Amino acid sequence: MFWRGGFVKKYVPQEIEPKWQQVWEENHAYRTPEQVSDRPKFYALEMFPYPSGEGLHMGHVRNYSMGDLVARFKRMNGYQVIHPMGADAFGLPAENAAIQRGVNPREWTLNNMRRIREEQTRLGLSYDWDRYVGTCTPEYYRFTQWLFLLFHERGLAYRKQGAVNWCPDCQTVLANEQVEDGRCWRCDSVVEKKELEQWFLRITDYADRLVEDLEKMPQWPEQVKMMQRNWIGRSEGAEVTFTIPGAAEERISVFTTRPDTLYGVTYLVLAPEHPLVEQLIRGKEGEEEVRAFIREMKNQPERSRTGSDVKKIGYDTGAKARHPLTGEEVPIWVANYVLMDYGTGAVMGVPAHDERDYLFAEQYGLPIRTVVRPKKGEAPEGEAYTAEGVLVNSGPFDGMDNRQAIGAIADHLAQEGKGKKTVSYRLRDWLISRQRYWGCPIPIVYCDSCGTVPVPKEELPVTVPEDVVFDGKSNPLTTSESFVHTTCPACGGKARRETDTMDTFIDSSWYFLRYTDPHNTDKPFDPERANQWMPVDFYIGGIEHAVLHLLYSRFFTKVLHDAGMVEAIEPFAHYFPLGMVLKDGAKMSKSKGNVVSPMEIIDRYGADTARLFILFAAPPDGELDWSDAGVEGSHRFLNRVWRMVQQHKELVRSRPVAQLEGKEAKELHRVLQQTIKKVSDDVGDRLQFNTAVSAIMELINAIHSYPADADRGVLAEAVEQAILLLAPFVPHITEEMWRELGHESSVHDQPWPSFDPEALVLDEVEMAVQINGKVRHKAVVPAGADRGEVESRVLAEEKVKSLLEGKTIRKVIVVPGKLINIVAN
Ligand code: ANZ
Ligand code: ZN
Repeated sequence: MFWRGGFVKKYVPQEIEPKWQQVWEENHAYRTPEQVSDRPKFYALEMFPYPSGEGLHMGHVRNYSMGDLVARFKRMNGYQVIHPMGADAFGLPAENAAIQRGVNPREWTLNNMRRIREEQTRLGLSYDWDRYVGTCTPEYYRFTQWLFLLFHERGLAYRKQGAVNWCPDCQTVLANEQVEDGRCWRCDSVVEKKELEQWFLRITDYADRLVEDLEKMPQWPEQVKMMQRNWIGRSEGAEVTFTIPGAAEERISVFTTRPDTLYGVTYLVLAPEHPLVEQLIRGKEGEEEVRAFIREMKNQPERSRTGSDVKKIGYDTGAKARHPLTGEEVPIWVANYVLMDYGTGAVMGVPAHDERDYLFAEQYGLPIRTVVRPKKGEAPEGEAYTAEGVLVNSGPFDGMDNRQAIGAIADHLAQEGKGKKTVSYRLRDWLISRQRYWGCPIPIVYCDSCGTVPVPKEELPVTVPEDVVFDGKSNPLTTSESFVHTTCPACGGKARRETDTMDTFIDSSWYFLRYTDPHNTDKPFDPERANQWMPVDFYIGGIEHAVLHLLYSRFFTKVLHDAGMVEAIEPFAHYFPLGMVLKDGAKMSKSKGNVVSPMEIIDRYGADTARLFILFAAPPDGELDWSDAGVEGSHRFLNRVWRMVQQHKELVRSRPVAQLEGKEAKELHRVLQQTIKKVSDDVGDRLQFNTAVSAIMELINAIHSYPADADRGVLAEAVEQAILLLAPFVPHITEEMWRELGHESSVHDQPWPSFDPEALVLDEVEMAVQINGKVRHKAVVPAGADRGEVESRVLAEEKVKSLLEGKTIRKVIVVPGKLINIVAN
């Protein structure tokens, strides 16, 4: 192509992208600044990837493109930015590759990490690669073990025997958070119950703070906060103590959220695992049948005991309990729907006012006694009455509002020493033992004379051994002689190592802290460094981690705060869940065969096109439907910008001064100011990256249609600033064009353009105001006003108000710059 007789350089992303990537790398262009000045800090973070054998998928590309846009935008806006990347590199797939293909899990993982990093580099992401962290490296997991020991010292890591979730396919136990609807989060197998002795972290100690502090995070989506609240499941209620007549010492404590219904208790129910059950049934008729039932229940996952579709099964133990206030005797049952690990493992049956109890009582012919009545009318027949009302059949509490009675009865019980107010949580302690090889070994040794001994911090890391057998049957670590047999750090005698490794969610619960001080060889990180950067200011990643990773990281941060290691009490000030990437309406996934390969798109169009398409095609939290035509369109747009620069570069290099004379010059200047404002707001505040791109596109259109005889200075200004506005979206092409415009330093080191607010309001336009299609008035509004602003300004005018008097506005249609039509009657 020729322009004014000269040969015009073509846009070849395959050449300029690797070129600039290399320059950035050599210059450590995105190295985190040493914080010296008083400029504000900004911690931009994208969830780090698991280094799978497949490389990056479009979901990753979308996540990183957005995180990178924000990081680059903040840098240009004067923030000192930390923008690190790493790999969440322990995990089952490496081990499965070893079992299936005989490869070494470590090499397999390190190869994948290299590949992912290369692909990330090809996307032009502005990471500080000097801070790269891989959780499977001894330099990192040494401190994961250090932190485990810290938890252990603080009484927050303990070993306990109990029925745990077991995935038969993954051949390992799982935390409650990793069981979704009764299935394994990773492989979808139905989870079983198994009796094992395992390591736990005491996350329940933090349940209250994990709920309360959600209030301090206005920048978290309400939906995610709700999911965490529900998962933690805080319930306020009371513990009520029943005695067993004859057995003076024996008491049964129940947890109830409805102490107001105490007079309606007609039976008690114990969980099958309740420690009193065996004693109550011993020597009774049918005791063997009850024992068989208890054994069966112990192996059943929670869902198949409490699901609303599950039939309730119970047995009468034949024993009785005495009601704490009436002294009446009520039968004690055992039933599937009461769980041992919630509340006290025992409930008071109030069939008149609890749906589950109602079904149970109906089924077994137990009495139903009403103690709460609606204030007006009658309660419906044939079901539990669960709404509010007044107390009846409740002795001295008769006539009291039931909500008031909740506190009154609990207080009364407390005075009599028969109960107390308490809080129960759904949240269970975090089971962290995994019977797997490719994970962080738990730094514990078992010695016959000293018992459970933590490995001293100076001896860390306990390294993952290589002399293991992968037979797919047992934990490979148990086959390593060199690993299992060791000496006791306390007495020097023979000892055995713990062979369980830690849940990989532990690795990712503190990586954002390690980034702040990644080369520290003494401790996980220096508190001073962590405090410079924490909390993360913008965290972007998939919503599938709303409960898992985000909850665990919050827990870790609070523990480390308590240990004096970090001032922040929350790790992520702002969490942003990005939308999914779809193809033809379905989630892009290998199993559906609708995957578009990011690297193929880069080969063909370049990373800038891929990034621009992704940022432009949908709001960041919405679903993005992949479209080949859309990619083509983004590519054409970049070509257009490229040609614009080729066409005007000589002009820009001559640095003409803008005169702002003439209508066209004023108009282009105004469009430019308006675009700067819009892109700044959309990226910096509203996180509406797609509308920011369309604003820039409009600016480029305005430049294209700018007359050849209008002021050159304004044109040069618009071309140059358009490149700055585009820089955080499409970093390579803008870097190349910026140099073409005669600049020596990187476009990414330039300050973000500022706009002139006066230029925005100076120009006004006249708009026709129609009411029901007829022009009734002319209103003058700022030329830059958007639809909402036009509407509110016009509706506020006295003339319009009087025209609309007595009418209701049904609809308002705004055609910017031209007219506004108000439909009213
Ligand atoms: C008597 C009662 C009367 C109850 C009534 C409810 C309504 P949330 O809100 O989820 O905390 N419960 C207590 N421990 C249980 C366990 N281990 N397994 C199964 N159910 C248990 O639920 C608390 C209520 O669930 C408690 O209040 C108890 O039933 C039951 F009109 O006590 B309620
Ligand atoms: Zn599994």
